[in-house]
Amino acid sequence: FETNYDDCWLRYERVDDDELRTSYRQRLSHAYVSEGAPELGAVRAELGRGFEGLLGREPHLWQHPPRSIERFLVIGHPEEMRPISETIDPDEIWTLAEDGYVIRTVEWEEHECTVVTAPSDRGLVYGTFHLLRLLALGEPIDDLDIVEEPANNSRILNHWDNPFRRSVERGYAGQSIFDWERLPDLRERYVDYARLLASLGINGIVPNNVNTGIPSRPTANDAVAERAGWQLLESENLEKVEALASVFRRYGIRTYLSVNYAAPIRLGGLETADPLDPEVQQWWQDKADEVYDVIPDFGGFLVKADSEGQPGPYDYDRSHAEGANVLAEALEPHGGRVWWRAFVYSEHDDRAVQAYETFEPIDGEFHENVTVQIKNGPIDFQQREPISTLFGAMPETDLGCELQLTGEYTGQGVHATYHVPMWKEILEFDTYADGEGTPVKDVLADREGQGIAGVGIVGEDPNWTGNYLLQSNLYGFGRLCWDPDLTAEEITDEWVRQTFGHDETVVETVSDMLLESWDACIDYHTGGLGLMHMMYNGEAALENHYDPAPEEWPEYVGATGDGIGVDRTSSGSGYAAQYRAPLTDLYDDPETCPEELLLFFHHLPWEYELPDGTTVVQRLYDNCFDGVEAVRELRARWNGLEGRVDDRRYRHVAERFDEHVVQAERWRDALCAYFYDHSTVADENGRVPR
Ligand code: GCW
Repeated sequence: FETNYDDCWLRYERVDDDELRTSYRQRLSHAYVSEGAPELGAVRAELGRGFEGLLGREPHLWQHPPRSIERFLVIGHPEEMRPISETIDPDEIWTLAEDGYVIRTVEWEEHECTVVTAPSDRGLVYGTFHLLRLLALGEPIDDLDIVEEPANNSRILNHWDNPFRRSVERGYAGQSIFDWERLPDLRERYVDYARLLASLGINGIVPNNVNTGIPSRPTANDAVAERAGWQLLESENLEKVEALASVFRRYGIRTYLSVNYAAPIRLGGLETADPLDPEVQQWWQDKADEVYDVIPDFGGFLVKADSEGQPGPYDYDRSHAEGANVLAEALEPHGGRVWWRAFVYSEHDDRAVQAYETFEPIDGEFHENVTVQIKNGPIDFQQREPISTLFGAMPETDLGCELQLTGEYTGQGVHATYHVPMWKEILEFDTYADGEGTPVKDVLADREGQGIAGVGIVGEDPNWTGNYLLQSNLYGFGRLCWDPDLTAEEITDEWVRQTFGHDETVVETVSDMLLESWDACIDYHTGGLGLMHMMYNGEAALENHYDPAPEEWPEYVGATGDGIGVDRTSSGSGYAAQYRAPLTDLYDDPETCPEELLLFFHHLPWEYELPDGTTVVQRLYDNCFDGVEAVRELRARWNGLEGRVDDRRYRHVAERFDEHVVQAERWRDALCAYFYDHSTVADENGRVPR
């Protein structure tokens, strides 16, 4: 029996304002929830749990609208809640996006009803969680009129979890929650994870790593090939996948799988995986048919091909479009989709230019049910990157944006780095794809095959995310996928209140801490002028990418005796030239290039003067020191909450902050020493040893 893990933002603590609680009880204690779909079972269960916590009692569930009761709650499709639904124009519901919903206070005969209605079962789940959130946030519900539709059609989590071995690549919260040895036996934890995701509107999950374990060329990782993700497509494992899918399905979440491009060889015994080979095409079709026999609402395949040793169409001299389309054709009759990653690079002078060079020329060649999934930036989830040029370059292709929840480069679950401000910057960035005013969020939104994918963050740790505060990254990711117009402040306030309650000192302190944490992280990890990728690349997966090692990656940093940074202008590696016109000019000129990306685009003299008269090298020193100061400040603010946050959570986070400070200092010292070694310019304030 597993109850030894945290409820996260679904704590449902008692509403302590008497007036509010009374009003909630009056309106919601009696409920009529229509029956039928499995999702409605999830709705009832959640109402029971939520009201018991928030209001101190489970709702009284009726089989019919209770005529003797003055005020009650109604949840169901319009036709299942007649005659009450006649108070709402049915067209309004049926024209909503499939996952949309309405929450409205209506008068029916002499009753006042709180109605949650939607065109789909999934919408009812989302509407119910929204209602519960209102209560947890202490919002009035006397006169509700909420109409919600998700901006992004697909809102998917990608787990980099290695099946059977239960390790999580770049995971910092313990082993994988998915126990493939025991499946199809289910764990309560799957249900609770599904609840967390559904409360945010996440509608897809890929439970296995994109590294599926059969390298196309021999690599140091060969051992990985043995029991790994590629095996989930084996007939005897599909039953396990279906068991997992059956849990997520109740919460409106479709299950996908990462698949290996060489599956026809490894699983099918064919000689080749050439996408133009008829036998290969047939194999994928048969496999897709089999998968859908077992998992009728299967979402589709996620593929990492020709990337970091994974096999792909390049093994057969075929393009990525040819590679993706064979899978797409197999999934198409079943309504499935291929999510094809654009994360490709190899030996190249500047890796940043490669994804665009590979994918832009084949825009328009992908089947309709292929989505090209692009990491937010051209390198790899660095602390801050410019936007991937592909978002403005593939109008004929469905695009997905891949964000990283787990903190591979932002402190790996030790540092409390909140990613929402970064994601806001990404989603609001104007690509000029369709003239001025085409931010990434609009490029992605409102197109059926598009959406946002996030690299997951949870593991078996009781607090799910390693550092308790990082639950906020899962929360914020889901909320932004649903509505990228929400501000970072709004999302943060929601998370803190649901997680820590309504003590205003706590709400304000934790919110400010989270909102400021990303800036600090950039400063001590990079110096804040657009440098990146200065981490240690150890052998053991767990130590990788955590410690500073700027010397290890000279081509990413561009430090020489006379300057620092990488020339990615139109006359350099050409990355800047891949943007739409005004951006190219902006980045090409060091005078107009935003300071925070200056050294990403330019190699500049150490003593190049910034607009305020400070030199580049001095600014790097200053930012590194400011970053550490900021982390100390975060720690001090957290420590000020002792006694206001329960002891267990207080101490856990406080310990993490002690380590966070130590690590930030190590980064600062390593970077400053490196800058000094190459520049031999002393820190004006004498802080950097000479
Ligand atoms: O840079 C890398 C990460 C790998 C990851 C890869 C990817 C899943 O360090 O761990 O592999 O990105 O996104 O495919």
